[in-house]
Amino acid sequence: MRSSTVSVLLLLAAAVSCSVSAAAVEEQSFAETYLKRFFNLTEQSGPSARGGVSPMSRRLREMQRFFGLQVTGTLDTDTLEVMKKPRCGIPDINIGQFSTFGNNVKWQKNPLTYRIVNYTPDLSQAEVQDSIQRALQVWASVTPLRFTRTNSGPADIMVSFSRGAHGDYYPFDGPRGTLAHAFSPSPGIGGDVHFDDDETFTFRSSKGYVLFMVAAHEFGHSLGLSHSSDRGALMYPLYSFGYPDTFVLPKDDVRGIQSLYGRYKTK
Ligand SMILES: [Ca+2]
Ligand SMILES: [Zn+2]
Ligand SMILES: [Zn+2]
Repeated sequence: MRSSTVSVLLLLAAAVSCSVSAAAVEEQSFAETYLKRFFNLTEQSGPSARGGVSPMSRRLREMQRFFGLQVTGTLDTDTLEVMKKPRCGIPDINIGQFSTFGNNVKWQKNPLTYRIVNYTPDLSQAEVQDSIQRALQVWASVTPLRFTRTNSGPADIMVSFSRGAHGDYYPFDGPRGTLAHAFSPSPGIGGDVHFDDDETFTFRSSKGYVLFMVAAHEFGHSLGLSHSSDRGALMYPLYSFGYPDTFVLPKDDVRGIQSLYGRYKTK
């Protein structure tokens, strides 16, 4: 009798320690997926052949540096917390202030056309149009760039809402995680913005993601900006709340976009 109680307890203990390590394995693989997607982790995880730092740990350090975390090279709580925040789907390449996809990756034409291909059920169509128009205006207000809306045929910037796999190589991931992504200037898919319609978008409330804020960030990519590690910048990769009617483009982003297109000129 006594010995059977002991073995039950031992079994329980084994089950508990097993589930703890299962969670750790899950976190490890979540982190690996994150680093592959956003920090160009291509090599397999695990210790490297020639000893020293594993590829995973090297990318972790890069990620920690980008987000201003303590650079430990290990998957600590602070790092996991940042990885779980809702964000843009474009990788974080450069560490520093604003950065671009390259001086020549920009539009050589002006005005640019845009088209709202479909709508999210979360907002009225008028609110979607307003959010998109204001988000483009953020960039137009500090550069010579102008945007014209079209309702049919191809446009330079095609805006659409979709879920899961949607015809490019970057399937969406359901609620949270990636909110949207965009393509840098080029013909065809270049400039286009896709929103993950598994998210709840909103016009100006804190319940859901403000469509204007997500769109303004994505249009930065459409125009040639990549991510900034400046926490206050619009081009910082994590979502932050803002009102469509009072938003002011931060200095880092102004410098970024003007490095490509110059300043707004009054005639
Ligand atoms: Ca998502
Ligand atoms: Zn982004
Ligand atoms: Zn897409």
